[in-house]
Amino acid sequence: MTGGPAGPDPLGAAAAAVDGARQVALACHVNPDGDALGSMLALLHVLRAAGRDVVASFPTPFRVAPHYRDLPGLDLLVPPAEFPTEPDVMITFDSGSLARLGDLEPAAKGARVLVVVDHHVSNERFGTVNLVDPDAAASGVVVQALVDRLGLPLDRDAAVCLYAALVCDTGRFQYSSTTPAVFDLARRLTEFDVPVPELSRRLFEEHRFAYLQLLGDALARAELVPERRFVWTAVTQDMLRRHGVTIDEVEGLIDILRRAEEAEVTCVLKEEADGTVRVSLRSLGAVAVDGVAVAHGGGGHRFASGFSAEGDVRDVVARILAAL
Ligand SMILES: [Mn+2]
Repeated sequence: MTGGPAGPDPLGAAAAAVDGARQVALACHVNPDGDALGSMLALLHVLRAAGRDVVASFPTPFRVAPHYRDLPGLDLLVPPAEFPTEPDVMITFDSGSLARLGDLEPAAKGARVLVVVDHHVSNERFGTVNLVDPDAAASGVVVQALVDRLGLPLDRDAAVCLYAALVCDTGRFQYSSTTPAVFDLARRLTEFDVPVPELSRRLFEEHRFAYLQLLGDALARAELVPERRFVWTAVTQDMLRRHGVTIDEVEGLIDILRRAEEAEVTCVLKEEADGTVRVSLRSLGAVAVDGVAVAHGGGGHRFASGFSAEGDVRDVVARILAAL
């Protein structure tokens, strides 16, 4: 872990901040993924069980993608409008920058103590205490370390949430982030009656039929640039309307497209309702894709990153190819 201004022991500093807090306010990044939600909810469960005053939220549009709807504790979250404006101690999860906190950014700036829990190498270390471990497979791994330092027990709900964080960010124990420590944590979590098959199906496999048809459409339109070992497709508002699918449901499309044997880098562009293009990039490992994301105001990891852009999807693809 790397220390912020708080000193050489950020884990100890974070635990001390939580121990001394009147109220702890938890927030993860906008359009949260399984790690963001899972790591935040896990700490929510642990602190509630310890009788602590704790509140949790994530930014507008305050909507959870369908495959996360079984995560225990979503009903405990408050809308961003009800989040404290000047939290005593605030903890952010999986958020590489203040901007990723959307309309909760002012709360982070107004917090007396801000603890940043993350594993993105691009993390801007915007906290009073920065618990940032780029070697951690998931933010959930960092949360586990914090819970251990707090001396608080996990319960079943917290274990389910941490397990979701772990499987989402390791691609079900397939990505290069899958270390022995990951399996150690998974073993520990599955002692708590984690419903592994149901969770796996809900997180990774189950989709509405309408999504499968949109997927067929998106795959049919995909383009391969063989000389660049690059494959991409776009999901437009028109496609979403035609199939009756929401943009949140399309998150896993890139994991299908990246199966193309000819491609090193995979790119999915999603057109938002306001015309902004949300870009996701994945690399098999030979090409770093975080640079192009950071250059466009986004972030991520060397082999998985994303950003938002303006303009026509073909222009955005051309810019990416020029930058890679
Ligand atoms: Mn993560």
